[in-house]
Amino acid sequence: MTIDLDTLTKDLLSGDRRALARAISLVENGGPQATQLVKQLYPQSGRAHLIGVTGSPGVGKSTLVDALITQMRKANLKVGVLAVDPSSPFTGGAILGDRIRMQAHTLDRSVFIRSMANRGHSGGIAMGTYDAVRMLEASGYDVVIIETVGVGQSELAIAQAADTTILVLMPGSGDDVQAIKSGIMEIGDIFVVNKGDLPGANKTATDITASLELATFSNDWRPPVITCVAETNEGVDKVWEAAKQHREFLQSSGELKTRRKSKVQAELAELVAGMARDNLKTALETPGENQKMLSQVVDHEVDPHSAAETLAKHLFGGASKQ
Ligand SMILES: Nc1nc2c(ncn2[C@@H]2O[C@H](COP(=O)(O)OP(=O)(O)OP(=O)(O)O)[C@@H](O)[C@H]2O)c(=O)[nH]1
Ligand SMILES: [Mg+2]
Repeated sequence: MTIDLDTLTKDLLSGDRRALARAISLVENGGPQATQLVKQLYPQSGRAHLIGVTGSPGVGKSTLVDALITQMRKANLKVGVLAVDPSSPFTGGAILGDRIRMQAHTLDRSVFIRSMANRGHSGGIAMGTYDAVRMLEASGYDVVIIETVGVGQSELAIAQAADTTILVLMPGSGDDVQAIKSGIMEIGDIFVVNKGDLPGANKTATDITASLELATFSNDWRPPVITCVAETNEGVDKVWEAAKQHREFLQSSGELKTRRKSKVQAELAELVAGMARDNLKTALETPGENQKMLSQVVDHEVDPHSAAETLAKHLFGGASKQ
């Protein structure tokens, strides 16, 4: 199905929610039209505060996001939420799973919540997520929250995508110990001990604070440790305050540019690798020199390193298809 991209662009820029939903679906699925749309809207993107919210299953990420939205709405900000489910091979689309507890804001026209499937990329954040963020930005959203379940690499991926990463923990889960051991402490710009109403919250907060005191940091930001009860909103204002302060720090220290630069670098690496994979597949499936070389490697007449060097020259020598 071809889409009228000019109309879609115009509607999206005017803040039309249906256009936004369509645009996100388009970029989530990828393809030439998606690429074209991103090209057209890229100049209008890049303005939002991107907040990543990560943590183990069930720590209360979605409840916290819901409570944060309330704070942001008080400041009259337009809020977009992308809930990335690293385990789901299905696209969320309009169907919001029951993991997403943000019903309070479904009628608010300045809040846009969307679940995204992870299309098999390691790290729990689909490449489409980057483009979905851009669609939200072009549509006038001031804050974009990306929620993802922390499973191994996904904390790192969310930290890569976001300006501010909020790591959510809860008392009594052993999460704190796990976090300290696995080195994901480094990715948190703000530590939230949620479920402050449960026993052990103070100890969890103290343990995290103690281990942060031992940590070394690459810049002057010292991650705060905030205890809250997302379910009752208690302390959530402090989380939002910290997020704003972090954003100010990023801007005044020049760190925002640095972070975005490494993000672009990672994205470009991923995009170029994707093109290379596609081109390589075509090259090896087309009868000719390359196929002959493939057979030579199989027959041990040519080694794979030399073959790869030759192929790389072929693939990158000419202009790319895309
Ligand atoms: N006691 C208590 N329970 C909470 C609090 N915040 C959330 N919960 C409960 O914790 C459970 C999980 O909350 P979610 O917000 O769905 O957690 P999540 O981290 O988004 O979960 P996944 O997306 O499935 O990883 C729910 O039953 C919430 O009601 C809190 O501050 N205190
Ligand atoms: Mg959730």
